[in-house]
Amino acid sequence: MYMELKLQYNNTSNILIATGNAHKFKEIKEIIGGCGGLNPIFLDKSYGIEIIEDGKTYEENAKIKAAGYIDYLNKKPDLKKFLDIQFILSEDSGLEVERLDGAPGLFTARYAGENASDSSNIEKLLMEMSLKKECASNRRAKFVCYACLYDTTENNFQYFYGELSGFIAENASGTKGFGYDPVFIVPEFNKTAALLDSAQKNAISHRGTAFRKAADAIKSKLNIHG
Ligand code: ITT
Repeated sequence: MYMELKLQYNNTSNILIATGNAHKFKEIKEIIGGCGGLNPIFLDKSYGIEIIEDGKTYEENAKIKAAGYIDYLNKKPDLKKFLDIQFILSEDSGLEVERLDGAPGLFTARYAGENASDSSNIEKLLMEMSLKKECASNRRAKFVCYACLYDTTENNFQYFYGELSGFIAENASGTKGFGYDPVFIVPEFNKTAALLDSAQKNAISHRGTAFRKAADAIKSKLNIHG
C-alpha cells in the first residue's frame, strides 16, 4: 500500500501537509520549497482521513486538523514509522467580506452547504452580495490564513498568519487557482486570483505569507540559514 509513497519520498525525514485539499497542497509545496530537505507529503482522499472542523476560530480549526492527522497516524503505526514525519503543517483559511459582516468566514468552504462545490459557493456569495445594497458600493474582502506547525520532537503547536486584501468581482473570470479565486480581485494586478500564475499568487497571498513564516520557523529549528 505504501509502495507509491516509498518511491516518491525515499524514506527520508518528512513534513506532512495536513490537508485534504489538493490545490492547497500544491500551493503550500511551492511556497515552502525544499525547506531544509524535508519532503512535503500529501495523504489523499484514499486514506479516508475525516476531520470535523468544529473550532470557534481559524486557529482552533488549524490545530484540530493537525491533531486529527496525529491521531490518524497513531492508529497506523506502520505508516507512521514509514513516513518518519518530523513536522506537521496544517492551515485553516477563509474569505471575509466587509459588508457581509465578515461572512463567509469560518464557513467559507461550506458556504453553500456541506461538500459544496467551488462554483456553488461562488454563486451563493454573488447572490448574497447582490441582495445587500451596501455591497453595491463596497466590495472589499480579504482572504485570511492561519498556518499551524506541529513539531513532533517538541510536541508543540505554533501559528503563523497571513492575509490578502482585495475586492469581490461582479462576475467570475479565470480558471487557475481554486475556491473563490475566480471572483477575488487582487488590486496589485487588477485581475482575479484565478487569472494569476501560481508564482504570482503565492508571492502575495495569505497562504504565501503564512507559510513562508512557517518555513522560516522550521529552518531555524533545523539550524538552516538562508
Ligand atoms: P482542508 O480543511 O482539508 O485543509 P478545505 O478546503 O476544507 O481543506 P478550509 O476548511 O480551510 O479548507 O476552507 C477554506 C476555504 O476557503 C477553501 O475551501 C476555499 O473555498 C477558500 N479559500 C481559502 N484559500 C483560498 C484561496 O487561496 N483561493 C480561493 N479560495 C480560497
